[in-house]
Amino acid sequence: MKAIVTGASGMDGSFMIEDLLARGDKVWGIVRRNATNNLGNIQPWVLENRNFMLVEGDITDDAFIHDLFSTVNPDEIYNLAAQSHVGTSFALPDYTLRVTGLAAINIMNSMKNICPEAKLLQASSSEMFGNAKEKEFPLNENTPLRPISPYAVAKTAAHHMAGIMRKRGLWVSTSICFNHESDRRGEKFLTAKVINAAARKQPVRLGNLEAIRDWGYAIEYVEAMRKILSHSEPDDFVLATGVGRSVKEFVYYAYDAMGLNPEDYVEYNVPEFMRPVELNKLIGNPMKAKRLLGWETKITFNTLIELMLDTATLNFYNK
Ligand code: NAP
Ligand code: G4F
Repeated sequence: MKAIVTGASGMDGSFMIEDLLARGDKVWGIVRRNATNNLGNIQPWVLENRNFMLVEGDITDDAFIHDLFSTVNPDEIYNLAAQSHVGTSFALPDYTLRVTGLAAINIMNSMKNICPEAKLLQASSSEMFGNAKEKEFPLNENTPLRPISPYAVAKTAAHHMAGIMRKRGLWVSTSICFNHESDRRGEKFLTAKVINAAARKQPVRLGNLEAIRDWGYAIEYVEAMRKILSHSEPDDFVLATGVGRSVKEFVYYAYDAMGLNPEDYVEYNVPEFMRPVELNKLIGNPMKAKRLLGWETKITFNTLIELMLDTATLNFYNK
């Protein structure tokens, strides 16, 4: 099998590449040109694997995508690249729409024109649901999409286009992922920011503590994305734990686990970290993935925080 993974330096992309190489695939990982040669989460052993091809490119560049698809003629494409930070998307709406929305749509069109037999996984997001009605929880594949951030608008456009392409006979699936985290999470996201501060026994400045998220472990979500492309037909799948916890619970559990009183360390409602529009609650219903893919999460909220704390503590004290 020949697979292309966009967003190779990101959290999910790096895990995906490792999984695909373990399966024996030939993998093309796309990274953006970077003046400092920063390959993000791509592990050194991956770079040495003869089945791994590191390709410099940008998903907003149609000529690049066209040449790549023509040269590789992939069996599978995992579109995991995105401007993925919701808060940042309010400051960079145009850029976010181009990378997270339009580029994904162009990737689907290029697949249609160049390699129509390939299968494509589009990383959709629970952020697309916006502030759902109370009676709609837990959110599933049929819950209406009411995006309230530029990031969500971009993801929703790409998600709808995935559905259109499927109707046109292409093998395009989506993973509607709820929040998933790991020690490879970018440090601007809530979990990594809090974990890094707690592990160093340092204070942290945050925005809104009241929002509820459904947090899972990234490695399990990447496993599900692969299962989605191995399923008998293309479809949309919610990937979630089904359990919602507040930002405050996450923060307090992390500081408590380090033997620290969170009240002494956490400043909140800091304007800089408040969203112009907040998505108050996200809890997913992963039953379809369980029924059709045999997938369910095992790592709980507490274990996730402990895993992240262990690695952050080790990294900090080994420096
Ligand atoms: P991430 O760590 O932010 O990784 C995003 C990747 O996209 C990075 O490798 C980034 O490269 C790359 N990228 C950004 N703009 C690009 C461009 N113009 N051309 C090529 N590459 C570009 O995201 P993640 O957490 O792994 O998430 C993977 C996907 O799932 C994303 O599409 C995200 O929106 C979606 N998703 C994630 C979650 C979650 O909780 N993690 C939930 C729902 C959906 P640089 O390293 O150069 O920045
Ligand atoms: O970690 P976050 O930035 O994740 P958010 O906004 O839920 O988005 C993540 O999950 C989405 C799926 O639901 C993905 F599509 C998206 O790509 C990304 O991976 O924020 C989590 C919550 C928010 O309610 C935010 O307002 O934490 C709150 N928060 C409070 N203080 C903060 C902070 N978030 C960040 N990043 N930084 C803070 O200081």
